[in-house]
Amino acid sequence: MTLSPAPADKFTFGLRTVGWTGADPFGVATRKALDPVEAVHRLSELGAYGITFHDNDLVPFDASASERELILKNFRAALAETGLKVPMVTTNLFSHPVFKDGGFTSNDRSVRRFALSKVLRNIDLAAELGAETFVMWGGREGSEYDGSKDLAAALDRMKEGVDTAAGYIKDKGYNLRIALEPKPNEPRGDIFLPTVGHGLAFIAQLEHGDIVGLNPETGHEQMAGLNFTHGIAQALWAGKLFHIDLNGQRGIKYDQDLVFGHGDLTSAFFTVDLLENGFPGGGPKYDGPRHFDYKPSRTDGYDGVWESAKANMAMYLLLKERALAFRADPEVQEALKTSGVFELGESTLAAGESTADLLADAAAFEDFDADKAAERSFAFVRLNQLAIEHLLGAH
Ligand SMILES: [Mn+2]
Repeated sequence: MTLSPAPADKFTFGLRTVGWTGADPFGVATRKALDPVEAVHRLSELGAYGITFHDNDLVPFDASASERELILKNFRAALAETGLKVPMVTTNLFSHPVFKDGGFTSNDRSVRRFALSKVLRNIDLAAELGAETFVMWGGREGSEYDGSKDLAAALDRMKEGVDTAAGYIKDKGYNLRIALEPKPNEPRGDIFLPTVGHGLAFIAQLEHGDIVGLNPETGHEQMAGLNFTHGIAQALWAGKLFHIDLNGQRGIKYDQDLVFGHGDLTSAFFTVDLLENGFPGGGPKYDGPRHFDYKPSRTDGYDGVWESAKANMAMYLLLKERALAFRADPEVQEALKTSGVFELGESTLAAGESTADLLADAAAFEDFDADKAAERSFAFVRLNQLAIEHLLGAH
């Protein structure tokens, strides 16, 4: 297997990732701005499949119509020249001070109308560039103080915003799906729809939920102490894993946006195992872009920016190689069997069996020896040790 990335690997990067200049709440930029045209060429040379962007990563918030046209013309030309795709587009509803209390859920109705108009205009651009996924990250949709929001009204307005955008996509006949990106906090003290689970429950309440799914991010789940692989598994199981943001995070702290695999490496291994191998018993698989949403460390110059872009893809390919070897190992297959992993795929009730049948089955209850069954060792440690040994290349 080659570790050189190719477009067939479907690796994509946000313009905001390689283009991040290093400005943070405590310091100014440490790198000069990156020309989007250069980003397209460099990512293409590195073997990426696509580039994604927030509207204002490409076109400044206050650009005139003619400036916008020129920027888009140059960007389109770079895409045409390199063959790089734009599989996903998203909207910046968080940088400008007008969005300080949110876009879809600002207490100010005029701001909500501006935000919705900005999103609809950006949907047109996304469709025009051939994007299939329209991500919505509501970083400013939230609060610092519980008394500052009518929380039911906020959820109503969030629903109104997402449903209006989804309805617009359908009316226009665009080949686009919306993917909500959960995050627990930062920049708001508490963000609405903080986790994959909250997102799934919200989608179930939508009128146009059929074209609304999720864009889970590694670090966003992990900064809440949650298991990212479990999160994307539930999204897959619900048919809602529309897109994915891969990066690295070490524990419950601020959003680190490290290179994929540079945070919780074991978790990254099982994430790739799920994405590449699927569930042990089959079931839905993810086939969309492997999108990296990370930040090149502000300690590094542009050498480090391109090294980190390469590092994300190399980490993924290494983990893919290890995950494929893990599943292909007969010893692992035997260990999975011993641990009962395949047994979980069998339904608990037999086909056509009723609750009355179950209650009448003495083997299930009266004659069931709970103490004997409790003696079973599931041997999960051996299975996990095999996984870690494969991760370390010991097999
Ligand atoms: Mn992040």
